[in-house]
Amino acid sequence: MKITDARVIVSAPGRNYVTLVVETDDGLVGYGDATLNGRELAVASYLSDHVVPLLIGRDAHRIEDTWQYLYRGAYWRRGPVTMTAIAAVDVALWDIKGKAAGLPVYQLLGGAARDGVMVYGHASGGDLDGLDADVERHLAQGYKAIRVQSAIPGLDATYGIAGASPVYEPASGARPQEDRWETSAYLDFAPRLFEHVRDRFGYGVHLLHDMHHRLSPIEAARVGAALEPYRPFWIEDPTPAEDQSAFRLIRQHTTTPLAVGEVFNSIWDAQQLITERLIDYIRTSVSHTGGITHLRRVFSLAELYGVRSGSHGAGDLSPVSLAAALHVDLSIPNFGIQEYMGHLAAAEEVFTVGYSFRDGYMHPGDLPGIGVSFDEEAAKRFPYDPKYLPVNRRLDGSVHDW
Ligand code: GCO
Ligand code: MG
Repeated sequence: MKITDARVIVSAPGRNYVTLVVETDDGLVGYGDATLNGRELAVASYLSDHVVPLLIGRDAHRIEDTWQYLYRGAYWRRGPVTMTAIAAVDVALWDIKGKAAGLPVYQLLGGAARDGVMVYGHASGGDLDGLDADVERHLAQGYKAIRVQSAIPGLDATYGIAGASPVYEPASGARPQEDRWETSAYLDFAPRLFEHVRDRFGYGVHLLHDMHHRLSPIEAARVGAALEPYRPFWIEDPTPAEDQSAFRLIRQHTTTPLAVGEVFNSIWDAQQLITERLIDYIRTSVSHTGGITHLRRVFSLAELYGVRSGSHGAGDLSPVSLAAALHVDLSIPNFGIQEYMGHLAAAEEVFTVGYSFRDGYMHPGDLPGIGVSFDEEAAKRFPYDPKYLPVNRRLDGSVHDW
């Protein structure tokens, strides 16, 4: 089965998505997500200019060979742009293989290892009362796990707060918005937030929390220890994790579970964290970590060391990515949890999905392939709309991790 055509569509149904469409001489069409928030056109060009011409004429069934060809064969390897481009090709080829076999992709990955995939939703508020209302909304929808974030008193803007939008979206403006941050305002507030939510809702729901790479190792150790009585499911990205050995220090001070990996692109980014058991959940995503082929390799390494999966699933990963993640989640032995933020209504005009949510669990559905279709004509109604993630500065003006 030969690849006859491939093309990249950049559209903004609610937010920007980069979608790869691959066609074969058997008349099958596969879809991949190549969205990299704030750097969409770099991946689109990498694909259109450098990858698509190499795909034409290749055997669509040879997924592993194509992966190796694009990774090792390019000499220049790793990095978010390259690995997102490879991921889009990989997912499109798994989609095609599933359609050729007449099976959902999870069946090709070994079949269902569980009945459903536990997901966590995002609750947030401009203050703790606002957060309560959002936690209640999630509980009413059946969520068993909820991420809790609140605006931090003393700071003008805080990551992770949805505001009026039904889906949290940090990207805005044709130039990056500048946020202000001071860790001292956060350190005492995080335990207060957890105490408040546990007092109000008890211990029958899993609570998660994202620190978004903002603390130093010793600050993260202190907050992790202070949160222990409130039993968080995890704290996410406490420190910028390119410094993997920093997690040794955090680990020495707290038993609060640690989750890391949404900005990772390969197994090498997580090697030390996994093999030294410095984290509990690895959060790499299918679309930023080289697709299903490479993500499964990351999770298999993690399985050896008792580390579970917890894939990134923010709204800037398209429905194609979320579906691909659900197929992996359903089939691996060491699944932990899946992030699920959902997508804005406009995305439903472009993507038709086969996955479903019920009582806090998701299922990828049983359509052949990934189970998401993409309407190219509808996508044309939503032209690319340049938007950037914020840049973060401390109160003294120096640049801080966002
Ligand atoms: C999460 C994330 C996101 C990121 C976003 C960046 O845990 O879901 O931290 O909300 O900020 O994906 O593009
Ligand atoms: Mg995060």
